[in-house]
Amino acid sequence: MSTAPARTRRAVVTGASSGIGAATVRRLRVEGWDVVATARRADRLEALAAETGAQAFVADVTSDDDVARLAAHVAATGGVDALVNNAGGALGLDPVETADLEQWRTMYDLNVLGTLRVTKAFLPLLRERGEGDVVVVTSTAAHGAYEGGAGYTGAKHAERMLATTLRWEIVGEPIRVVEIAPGAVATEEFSLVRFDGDAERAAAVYEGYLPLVADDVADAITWALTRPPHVNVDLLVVRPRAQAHNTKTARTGV
Ligand code: 8X3
Repeated sequence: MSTAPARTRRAVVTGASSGIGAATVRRLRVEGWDVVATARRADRLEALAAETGAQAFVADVTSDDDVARLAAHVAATGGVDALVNNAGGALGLDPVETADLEQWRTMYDLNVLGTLRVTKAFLPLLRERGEGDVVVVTSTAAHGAYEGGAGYTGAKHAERMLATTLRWEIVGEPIRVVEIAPGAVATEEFSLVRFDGDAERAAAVYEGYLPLVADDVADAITWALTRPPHVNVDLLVVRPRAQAHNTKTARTGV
């Protein structure tokens, strides 16, 4: 009896130019996936593509036109089995009373509306495939509150609700909706961007304990994507061992 060879699966990863996104591209390529890596920064994407053999596609998830171009490109070049919504980020750590409305607007645009825009564009393509996955990389900030965090935790809670509600809405279809919620991950940019380039303040976030690295989260994403198709990992919270909550970290020195 001959069996047809398994088709190579293809993923689209947003926010792929650094951190968790880039690590996910690397992991999936190692596991034999075809990957379309997308982000705004062409130079970084090109370097990642040259390193991994992924395809680079420059797009901004906050742009309707860019996301439409991305979806059309993916449709025309082989379709997609898994969408990894990773693009996102935090800006500032200001109390509500002094919060910067522009920063909040940007966080909502990127984390919430960006994920919504890309997910809407790709659901029809995943359906065409017969089976597919939508991964949403939220954060432990989607599952709790902390002082100064309302802009980011609010955006991440909304992103989580998008994932949870979508799972309810399309149950019965062969599409899995997976939420991965990382705690503290020391990437080159997350805290640097949050603190507007203040390297000392960014480094202090990860001092005195072993934080996660981007590949730890990429590993979790890849694991969820490679479960048998009837298994849906609804939610995977991944924290450093030393972190019990966003505001409770054992900084005992390492
Ligand atoms: C990153 C985790 O603690 O900075 O998404 O909100 S935290």
